[in-house]
Amino acid sequence: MAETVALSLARKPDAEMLDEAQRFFELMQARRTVRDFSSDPVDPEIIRLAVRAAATAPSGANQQPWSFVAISDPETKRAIRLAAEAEERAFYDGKAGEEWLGALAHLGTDADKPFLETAPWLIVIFGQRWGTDDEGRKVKHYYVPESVSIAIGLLIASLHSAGLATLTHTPSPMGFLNQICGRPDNEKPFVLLVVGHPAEGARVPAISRKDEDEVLFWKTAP
Ligand code: IYR
Repeated sequence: MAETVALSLARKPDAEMLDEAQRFFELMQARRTVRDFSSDPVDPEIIRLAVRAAATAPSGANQQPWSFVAISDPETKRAIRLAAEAEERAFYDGKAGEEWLGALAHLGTDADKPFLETAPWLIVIFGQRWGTDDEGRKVKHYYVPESVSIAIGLLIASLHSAGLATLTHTPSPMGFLNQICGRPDNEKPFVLLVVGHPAEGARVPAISRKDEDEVLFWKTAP
């Protein structure tokens, strides 16, 4: 039998639950992906707490198959920018293909990624494709993309709730991040999260979210 401990989760009155759900929805509804960052510094303690929140995510077999690299060093940010822009230039110059570029057109993105240097923090989230046991033997990891993606969601929610802007940036391929971040080969970069305050007067694309009835389907008793 698995060893257990008592669950600590206080039951809330129904009205309070509804209130909390409403408040959280409104908080998340206000989140926007930002591409225009201020260089104003952000307290590393906020980054630390957000990563700790992310690392509470549920994971396959509780293997917690993630590593987070938090970068504020200007030289490292510059190296990441140069490598990312090289990939992005190849992407926008043809690798992406017309269909993909067409799908992106309304976002107004291009190969220039100044925010990789301007923003005070970059957080690279790595997923560990496998682990190692005490004897150095390979340990299979389960549901790595699912687990890491949930952790990234929590990370973004935490940073947003602290009042910061984020951008999920995924230059492709991202292998250069292992070398720059000094992470081993069993780790795969999932997302390069850009974090900071938005630039003064920052603007975002005029896009909207799908309506509730396009994303939520009920199956309740008649
Ligand atoms: N990685 C490129 C292209 C890009 C792709 C998707 I899918 C996006 O939602 C946004 C951008 C870039 O960052 O410009």
